[in-house]
Amino acid sequence: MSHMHPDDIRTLFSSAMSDLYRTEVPQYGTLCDLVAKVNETALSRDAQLARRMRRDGEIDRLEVERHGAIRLGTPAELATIRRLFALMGMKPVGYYDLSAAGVPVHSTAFRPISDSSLEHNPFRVFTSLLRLELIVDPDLRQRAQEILAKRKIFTARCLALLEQAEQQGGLGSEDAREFISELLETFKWHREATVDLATYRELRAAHALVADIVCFKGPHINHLTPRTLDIDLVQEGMPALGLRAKDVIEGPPRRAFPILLRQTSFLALEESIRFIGDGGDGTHTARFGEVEQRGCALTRKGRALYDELLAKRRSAASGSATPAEGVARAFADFPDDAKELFKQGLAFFRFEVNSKRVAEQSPPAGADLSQLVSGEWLDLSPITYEDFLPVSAAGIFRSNLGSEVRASYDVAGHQRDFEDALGAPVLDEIALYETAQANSLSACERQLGMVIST
Ligand code: OOG
Ligand code: NI
Repeated sequence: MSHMHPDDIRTLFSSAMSDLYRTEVPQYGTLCDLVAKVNETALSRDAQLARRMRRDGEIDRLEVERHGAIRLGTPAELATIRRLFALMGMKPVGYYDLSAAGVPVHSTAFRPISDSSLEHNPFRVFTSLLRLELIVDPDLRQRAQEILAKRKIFTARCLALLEQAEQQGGLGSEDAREFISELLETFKWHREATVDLATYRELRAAHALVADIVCFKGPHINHLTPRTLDIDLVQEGMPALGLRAKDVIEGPPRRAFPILLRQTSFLALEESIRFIGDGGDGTHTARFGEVEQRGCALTRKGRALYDELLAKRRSAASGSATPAEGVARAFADFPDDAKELFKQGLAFFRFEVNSKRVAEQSPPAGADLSQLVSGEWLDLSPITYEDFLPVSAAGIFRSNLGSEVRASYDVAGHQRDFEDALGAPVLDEIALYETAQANSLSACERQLGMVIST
């Protein structure tokens, strides 16, 4: 029996999750409809963008492109999630320490890593693990641990199919469908808490996120994010549709040449919850909606400059009328066109042979990469940023946890602890972009029949 390709299982998963969230949170459907309209507008307004996206196979993926987020309670849950997501070609990429932003978790993003898998369907899941050690009160910490130790977040059938897939090297199409429907159970919303109201309140007082992770039967999907080509238009369009958008768009300002990631969200719903015991009716906010615009991936040097300018944003903001102006002012020093970003080694690009130029005049023998680019024998196409930004993530977490904001925890991140829990190292996202860029250069070398030195 032949196995279903992991890319196809991932597509089943992402569309099943999207259908689930549409029924659970109707506002998500409203947002997706708005994003589809805005994307149409953006493509019809910018013929060059439309052409590039069609050529790079990005148009098709745009319609289905989503990311989701889940928050796990124990190392064992994280290790099993890694094995489950591996069946769909999703690997842990990057380490995000949120403790500096006052959020008691650390995280990774499970996502496909090869060019062809990303093109097929780039579904990603931002996955956080609770850091129990950040609960200060030892008694409360102990109780949280005991509550989490008792829960089973995966169905027995889901785990059986996982074992089977690992032994046989994959799943046939019928089993794959059953696997997705079993896996969906893990991410569904449950109105019934696993604790009484008093316990919920104590955990909530420690941190709203602790309550969200510890008090429920499983790691409900807390948002699903479509990708837009114009996030400012989406932000403007939200209020008229009854979506309460957060005030500021996270990430870099609007630019001619988009970089990294800009994100905004609408506020979490207040949901009624049934707690254990008498008088157990209450509410909890967890689930929200988010939208993002993705731009070009940055090199380590580019990312360092981004982080530096972001840190300067506050001082720049002091003389500005709005936070958006503050960000725009801070980023005035960041080059805003492809050639300059390439020249300064700030961003990652895919190289493409400009056949027309080559037909007119062959490139000089021995020309290096920068000569070929400046002479326009090679065109630059941005490599899309496929990951997340910790400062933005912290802003998204915060805007959706209610009004309580706490200061940073006094502890650094612990990537080793995270990887021990995961049962594997996380991949370095920069190395993945370097590989994508190098692969495109090799393709150009083959096409031009020459070695290109860098
Ligand atoms: C995850 C927040 C981070 C993003 O897009 O940066 C995130 C969460 O709230 O669990 O999804
Ligand atoms: Ni998100």
